[in-house]
Amino acid sequence: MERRRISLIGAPVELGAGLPGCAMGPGAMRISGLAAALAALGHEVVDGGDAMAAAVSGIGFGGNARHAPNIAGWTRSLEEVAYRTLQEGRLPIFMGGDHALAMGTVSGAARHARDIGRPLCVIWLDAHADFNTPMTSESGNMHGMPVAYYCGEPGFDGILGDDRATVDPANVFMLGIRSVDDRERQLIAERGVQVFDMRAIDEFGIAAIVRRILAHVGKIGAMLHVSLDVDFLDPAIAPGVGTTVSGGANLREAHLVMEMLCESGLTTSMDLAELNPYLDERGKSARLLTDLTASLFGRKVLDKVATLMTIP
Ligand code: HAR
Ligand code: MN
Ligand code: MN
Ligand code: MN
Repeated sequence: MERRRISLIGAPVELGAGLPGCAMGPGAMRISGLAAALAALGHEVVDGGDAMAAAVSGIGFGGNARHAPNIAGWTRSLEEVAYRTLQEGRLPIFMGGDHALAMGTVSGAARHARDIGRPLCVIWLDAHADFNTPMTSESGNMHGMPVAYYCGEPGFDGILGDDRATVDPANVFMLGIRSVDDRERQLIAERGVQVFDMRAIDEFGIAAIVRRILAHVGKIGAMLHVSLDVDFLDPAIAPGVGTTVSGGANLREAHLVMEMLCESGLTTSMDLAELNPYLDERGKSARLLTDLTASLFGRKVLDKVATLMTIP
């Protein structure tokens, strides 16, 4: 794969989740050797340190949204960091932090894409659809809301300006989904989000699905944001997350997605979200996230793999 200029950015957001601990995620990702793994693949890697939440007051949207001013502050600062990093021609990898971080990271990527006249597609790897709004959420946890936010759903007034860039729900591709709330289910159907749940992965195989998505992204000339929630993975291989749901992607399914993303060369920004090191087992989940990211950026067994056609 071509040499990328990568910026690692810590996003220690944790008040979007129901349990504390995600603020330790960037530290665990650094200890697991993410920067060195990417540099060993030939990329130029800069660790920009941790971002900080902007100070925000007077956020007062109604409904059920816990810690809204804090998440609004994170959204403002991460939107700006994502936008600026992409504008500098660099590829940001956000080390979370709970998934509320994507309210900012995806919005910033969408602003950059809008500036240069390209669409933005999102591949959302998650057990959850994260399409609640303050009006629909049962828990009030804002890590269950980022997709609704960056797709432009109402109910989040005043976080970014009214002219904020949003993503067309038809350009959001969810994989691995296996836990959706009732009102959320209704909303994703109405908005036309492309959801491939675990059943679809079991039935068609993850490769067939990813191949079609990437062909579409290439055809429309889109930028591509990849957002990886630890709970996309089966809890047996990735226990370090607050919201485990059984029946997730296995090790090979997850690597295959990354390897296909790598071959496509289409990824322009990425989140690693929801790692909770306090709940992890001896760094297992952090190490797996590093290995998966390395797969996305070019780590493979062989340069050239035999195909069925090479067998005489
Ligand atoms: N749908 C549930 C809620 O809104 C659970 C959301 C959990 N989200 C994450 N990130 N863990 O995907 O509360
Ligand atoms: Mn999520
Ligand atoms: Mn999740
Ligand atoms: Mn399976």
